[in-house]
Amino acid sequence: MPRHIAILNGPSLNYLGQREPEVYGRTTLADIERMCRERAEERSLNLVFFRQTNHEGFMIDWIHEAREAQAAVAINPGSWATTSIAIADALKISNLPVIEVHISNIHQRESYRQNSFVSKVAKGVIAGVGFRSYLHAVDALADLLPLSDDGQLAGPR
Ligand code: DHK
Repeated sequence: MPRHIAILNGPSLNYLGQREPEVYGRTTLADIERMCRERAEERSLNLVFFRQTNHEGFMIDWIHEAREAQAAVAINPGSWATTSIAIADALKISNLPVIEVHISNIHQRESYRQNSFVSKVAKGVIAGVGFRSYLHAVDALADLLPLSDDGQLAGPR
């Protein structure tokens, strides 16, 4: 049985490739999804869903959906990192690892981007290596989700 992960994207990440390319690069979210799917397959992970929303309630529902699917989460919360206790609370319910992803290095940017509520509940944070932040997040989840001797997911944690 494959190991499950979900990748979630917050507001305005649908404009990756066009949005402030000097900060976020020219890679689109569709490109990132394709690369994440390839990497997940290479790492024996089942990418259950890859989604983006500009609506906080949808994001919370999807975090709950990931939990029900026993999927570990990689999330780029965008600006919700610093505004949404609701998203951090939803992530906290998960009994599987959460990796926070940022394309840019938020710690080199405006101070209002730096106090992430999501970081408080995430197992790890990957920021500043462009679209590759997502691929490192997939690798991190692959390393965190143990395989048992028969190649199966050992169980939730
Ligand atoms: C993306 C955003 O939309 C911003 O609000 C964050 C993050 C940074 C990123 O680097 O991926 O501050």
